[in-house]
Amino acid sequence: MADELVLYTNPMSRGRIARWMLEEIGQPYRIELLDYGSTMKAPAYLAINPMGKVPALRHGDAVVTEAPAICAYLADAFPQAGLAPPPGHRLRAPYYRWLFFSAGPVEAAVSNKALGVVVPAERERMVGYGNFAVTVDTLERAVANGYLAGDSFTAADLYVGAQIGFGMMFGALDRRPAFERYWQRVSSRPAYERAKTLDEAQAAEAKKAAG
Ligand SMILES: N[C@@H](CCC(=O)N[C@@H](CS)C(=O)NCC(=O)O)C(=O)O
Repeated sequence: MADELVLYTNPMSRGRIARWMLEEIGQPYRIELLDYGSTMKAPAYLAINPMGKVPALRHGDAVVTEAPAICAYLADAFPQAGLAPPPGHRLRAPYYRWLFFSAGPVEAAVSNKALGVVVPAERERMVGYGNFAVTVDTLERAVANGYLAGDSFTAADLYVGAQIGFGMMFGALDRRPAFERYWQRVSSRPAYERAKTLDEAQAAEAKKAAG
């Protein structure tokens, strides 16, 4: 089908972010479930994403990988969902700013923290996130006053919210009051609940099938 939306995912992965976004836009989509280490590294999937990682989204003959890029792509491809300021609008500035800040500095700072990697003070200038503390403080200030780009929820809130919610869940981020409030706000959306229910059902099924 020319415009079919297919999400390549695993329910225990960042694919949950992409599924949430698909539920937000409300278009029909199909799931291709991949297993870690087997189908995710098989030639058929490597032809879609040579990284052998999920998520990936196919929309007709277009492929987009990277969870934040999938969110941004879907918001633009389906503007009727109202999940991004229009291209060229001034609100596109904070929208891009926090989406990219979260995908770059926050993701790297949190991963390094989990791995016990500490950037020596004299090398902070060459590392995009500087240090963990300044990155997390900046993130906290960004989400302290509501949505990130204007008065309504956008794909930036979805992606940043997921980083915060999942980060707190896995202990990579402190449960600061501003993070808790923001996560409460974004995760109370019906689309989040639907996506979570679908992913959890698929995870339970996979577990049962594995015995
Ligand atoms: N930068 C990618 C990261 C994707 C990623 O690392 N996915 C993990 C699951 S959360 C994965 O597929 N791991 C499988 C592997 O590396 O073998 C994104 O944001 O989508």
